Amino acid sequence: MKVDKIVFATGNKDKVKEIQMILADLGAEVVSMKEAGISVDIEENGTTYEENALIKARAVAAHTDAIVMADDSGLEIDYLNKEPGVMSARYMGEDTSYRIKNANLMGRLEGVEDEKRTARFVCAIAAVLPSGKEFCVRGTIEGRIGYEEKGENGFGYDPIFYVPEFGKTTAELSEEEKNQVSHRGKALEKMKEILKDYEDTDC
Ligand code: ITT
Repeated sequence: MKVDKIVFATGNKDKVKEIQMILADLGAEVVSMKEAGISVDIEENGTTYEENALIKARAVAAHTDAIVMADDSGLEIDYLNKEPGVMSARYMGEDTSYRIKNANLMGRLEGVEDEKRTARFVCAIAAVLPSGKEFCVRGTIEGRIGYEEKGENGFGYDPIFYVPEFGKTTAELSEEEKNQVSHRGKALEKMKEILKDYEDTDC
């Protein structure tokens, strides 16, 4: 299908920036819900990334005829039983700085050797089409938790997420590099493929 406009159901400006770059080749207008003038309180009470992504996309889709997408993502640290996981944004409180959250997570891994510091970023992207048809896809990137914050790019947990193939954290990658290999980049590429081959109908 030809995609003209996408409203993204997120309040996270860093995500919006990445999403707009990743979707640029669609030639569609990609706006945040705020830019679309939609303000809704969304309770993310799902237990999986997919559930939460669909909750956000459905809530905003109720207010527009455009295609709506949502991103639910997080960091899973194997040694911490996949914490902070779906709670990544809320870990230690939504308003706590990432300097503190990152220091806390590295502290919980003190003395833990390299091989056991495995982690991944996970991203579920949900789409709700004007007909009500829904899709949900997932992308991941594997890495390890570092020993100190490194890099100024990206956001959130990027400065402690070390990607062995690059020998860098995702905060040290350029925007283009991160988008090519990231959980968000991979999930959105899958969604692009799905929409390319799909014809939406109201019937
Ligand atoms: P919305 O729900 O409004 O989209 P949010 O920031 O609350 O915004 P999530 O509930 O999906 O989003 O939480 C995702 C959190 O996971 C995010 O706030 C970061 O802490 C972390 N995260 C996700 N993707 C990341 C990335 O690419 N780099 C660093 N941290 C990331």
